[in-house]
Amino acid sequence: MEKLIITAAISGAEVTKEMNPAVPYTIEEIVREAKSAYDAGAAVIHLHVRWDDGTPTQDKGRFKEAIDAIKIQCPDVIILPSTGGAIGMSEEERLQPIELRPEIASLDCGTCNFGDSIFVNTEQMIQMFAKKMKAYGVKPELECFEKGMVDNALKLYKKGLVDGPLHFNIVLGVKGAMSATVRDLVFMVESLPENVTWCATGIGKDEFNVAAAAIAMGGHIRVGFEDNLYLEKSVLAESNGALVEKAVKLAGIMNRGIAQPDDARRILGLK
Ligand code: KMH
Ligand code: ZN
Repeated sequence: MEKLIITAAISGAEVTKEMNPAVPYTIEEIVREAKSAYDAGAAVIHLHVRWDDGTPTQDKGRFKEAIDAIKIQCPDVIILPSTGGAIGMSEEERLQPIELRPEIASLDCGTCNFGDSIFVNTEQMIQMFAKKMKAYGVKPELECFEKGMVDNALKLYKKGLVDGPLHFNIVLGVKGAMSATVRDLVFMVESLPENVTWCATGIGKDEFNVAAAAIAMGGHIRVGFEDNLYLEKSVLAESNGALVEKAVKLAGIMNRGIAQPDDARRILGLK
């Protein structure tokens, strides 16, 4: 089996310091969390940024500041900015980090309920996002919260709007979308074509159940504050590094080696 790529979703857009005081807002805090995850074994940092007061933003300048600062501490880490941003942001705002030409960025492949909100990604938007990523040479991580989104992603491929090898992130357990069960993970993975790579993300208390199933199935995993704030029941994680450390332990028990950033570049087909 390939080495395991661990992505750390260190910041997110919806979690706050009230929920866990270690959630990063400032550039300094973002670097602290990225470094803790990288030192623990994360090859990829999935990045959202905030203003210092915690307000989510997709501002290009703020992303550049965060990426440059992370690169000083974690020179070879892969940074995967969000184009999902926060609920309600415009398409133009969400797309700004693409202009920084990151190696890879998220591309959300459909609309779904998101708690009491709606995360809007119409077909026209998805195509527009894919075209912009292609124009800037950015590999999309195809984020799928349910099966229809896999079909949408494959349509993009058929239309030539995304190039192979495809890489998916199967996100399970968002309130209102597909559940974080092994049955649903297996269904999603069986819906993917041959010769793709995939990562699995479990939201909330299911983060490590989904991770364990994905490790066993040969996929890759995502952990981090965006998805889950707890190390175990009622115990807040003190850093993203603590969550990555737990994932590394799990992989060790399951005899799966950990990918360094350059292993991850090879596995994902990044130049
Ligand atoms: N913040 C969520 C509404 C992504 O990064 O592409 C969407 C999200 C997905 O986090
Ligand atoms: Zn995200």
